[in-house]
Parts: sequence; C-alpha cells; structure tokens
Amino acid sequence: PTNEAEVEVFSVPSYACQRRTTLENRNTVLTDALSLLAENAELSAEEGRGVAFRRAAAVLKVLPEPVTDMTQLRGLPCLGEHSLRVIKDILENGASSEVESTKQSERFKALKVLTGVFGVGAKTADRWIREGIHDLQQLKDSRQTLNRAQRAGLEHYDDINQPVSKAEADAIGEIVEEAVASVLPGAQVTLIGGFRRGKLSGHDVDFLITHPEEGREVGLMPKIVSWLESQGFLLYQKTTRNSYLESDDGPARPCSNMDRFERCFSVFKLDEDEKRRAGQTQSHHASAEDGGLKPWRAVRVDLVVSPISQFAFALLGWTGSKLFERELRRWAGHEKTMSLSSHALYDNTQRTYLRATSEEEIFAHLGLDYIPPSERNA
Ligand code: 8DG
Ligand code: MN
Ligand code: MN
Repeated sequence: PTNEAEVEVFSVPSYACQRRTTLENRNTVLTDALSLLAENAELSAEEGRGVAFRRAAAVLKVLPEPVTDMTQLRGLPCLGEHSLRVIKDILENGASSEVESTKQSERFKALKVLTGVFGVGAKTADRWIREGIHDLQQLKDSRQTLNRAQRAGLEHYDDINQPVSKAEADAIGEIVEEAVASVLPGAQVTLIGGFRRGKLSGHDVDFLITHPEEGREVGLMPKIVSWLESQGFLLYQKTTRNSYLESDDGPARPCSNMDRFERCFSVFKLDEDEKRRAGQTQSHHASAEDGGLKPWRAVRVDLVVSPISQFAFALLGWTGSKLFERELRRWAGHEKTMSLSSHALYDNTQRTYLRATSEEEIFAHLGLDYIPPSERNA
C-alpha cells in the first residue's frame, strides 16, 4: 500500500498544444489500452468518445513516471470517468476487461482488417460487416464493387500494412526530390507527418512541396505525378484539387486559382535497390537474390503542394500528431476566438488574417509557447 503523502502528484496543462510530448512514454501499457478504445470508438462512428480516449491517453504520455496509484492522477485534465475506470482496472488487475473483450470481439477484428484496405473507411467496413463480410477472403469472394483505391489497397494489403521505416521514408524522399527538381527547379520538398516528429516508423510517408516564388507552384502536382508515373514509381495515385473553399476546418476565402492541385494520395513502388542506395545497409525483406520474394514493396505516400504564402500553416497543419492538430484548432477557437486551418489563421475578433512565415510565428499569434515537431507527439 502506498502512503498517499509519498505519491507524486503530477500537474499538466489541459490542451495538448500547451504540452511537450516526446516519443518517450513511461505509460505505454495505459496509453495503448486507451488508444485501442479510441480506435474502436472511431471505427464505430463515435467520434466524441474517440477524442475523449485520445485526450486521456495524451495526458498520460507526458507524465514523467509510470503511474502506479490512482491518487497520482488527482487534478489531471481530460481523464473522464470511463478512462479512469480503465486505468484503475489495469493498475489493479494488470489488464482492462473492456480492452481485452474489445480486442477479441469479432466486430473489432473485422473492422480492423477491412479498414486496413487502403480506401476503405469505417462506414464502408461497417456496411460490409452487415452484409456478412468479415475478412479479406470473404471480400474477394463477394461481388462487391471496389473502387480504384480499394483495388490497389487489396492488391498491396500486406505491404501497406507493414510499417514504413525511416530508411524507406528517406529513399522515397530522394525519389520525390528528384521528381520535383526535374519538373520545377527551385521547388522545395519537406518531410512532414510522423517522420518530421522523429518517429522511426510510420504507416505512410508525407511530403509538403512549395516554391519560394508565389504562384510558381500552380499546376505542380500533376507534373510531379506524371514524372513519377513515367518512371514507374506509382502503383496508384489520386490527385485532388485544393479544397480550401469546401473545407469546414477553416474560414472560407475567395481562392485565386481553383485549378490548383493540392494533394495526392499515392502508393509508391519502392525497389529494395533504391533503399540500399539511400543508405540502408540491411533489409527486413528477403531480397530477390535470397529466393523468390519480389524485390520491391508498396508504400503509402501523401504529397501536398502549398503556395509559399501558406507554407507555415501547411507545415504546422500536416506535421501532426492528429490530436495535436485538433487541440491547436480547439485552443485557437475556444481560447483565442481565432480559426486555424492548414491554410491560414483568422482572428474572428479583429476580422483579419494573421500572416506568418514560420511555425514559431503561428504559435506566437496563438499565445502559445513554441513546441518543436519532436514534442508534438500527443
Ligand atoms: P503515421 O503516418 O506515422 O501513422 O502518423 P502521421 O504521419 O502523424 O499521420 P498521417 O495520417 O500521415 O497524418 C499526418 C498529418 O496530416 C496529421 O497531422 C493529420 C494531417 N492530415 C491528414 N488528412 C488531412 C486533411 O485532410 N487536411 C489536413 N489539413 N490535414 C490532414 O492526415
Ligand atoms: Mn504519416
Ligand atoms: Mn498521411
């Protein structure tokens, strides 16, 4: 029994964007459990519950020591009744019965497998489950019409569900650099997403592309995609237009060029050779010479093109984590009466856009201490 006077009590600010969250986590048992419940809620169209579990997990991620006693949690933000019950269960019994039963539930397992197909979201997976489709074999045997993304997702299922290493991300980075340099010399490529936050593996690789001269980036994405396609680097790609006017996460503003292509969701074909050239010494995969296996893997890659005037907002908005982004927007809206998107920051009181050429300036506009990417792992 722990004497309450000896228990360390932690103090944590309530918004994740006010905190420094590194990849070092002393409470992975607890945060894994809460993340699994968050995932289950998200897959079940219960976004509110999902966010609540994500916020609770994020608070535990910044604690300097493993939690051993419920009294240590007194006064911490974002820990609701449900999350506390899960934590208590784990501290007392070594596991949470709710987490264990969720993990083993047929519905959760089916949702995980089906949404593991690139292009399949929770809604589609849910419909398939109601039609009796619970696994990939049943999906293949069914006469479901799959769209192009889903067909690619099914074809490259194993590769896409295998984590991407930093070495693989760097190899993809070199290819993207070459593509960009070929179609628009002077354009700049920045690694974003989890790898910019210092993660050693990820589910995809994300890049932001811009040009120091405003306007030169117009029409850039289709050119990059054509170059990549001509070199045989793309197994799948879908390029979408700038959705600024349609987006609901920021203020609408007249957009000067509606034909600006902004995002590309893709699946790259990465040769093991390419990876070696990028400096990886050893491969997890058996190489072609070792016998039989294909000498390449499929990797999910997201490309975003931004005009230089919006670059800082795009950089901040696409570096993540997803919870960190959500918390930044919540902070902006609720504490500052501002609207933050990956295009702009609008002050609803002064009715003006706040300019910024760096992430530091955006944090300053928001009245927040600057948090570097490696500490945005909420
Ligand atoms: P991971 O790939 O290693 O799993 O982690 P990640 O890199 O943090 O996740 P991600 O799913 O690749 O997302 C990277 C960032 O991009 C994250 O902050 C959320 C952001 N993002 C999307 N979709 C959209 C979108 O539609 N609009 C904007 N503005 N940002 C988005 O993933
Ligand atoms: Mn990513
Ligand atoms: Mn991504």
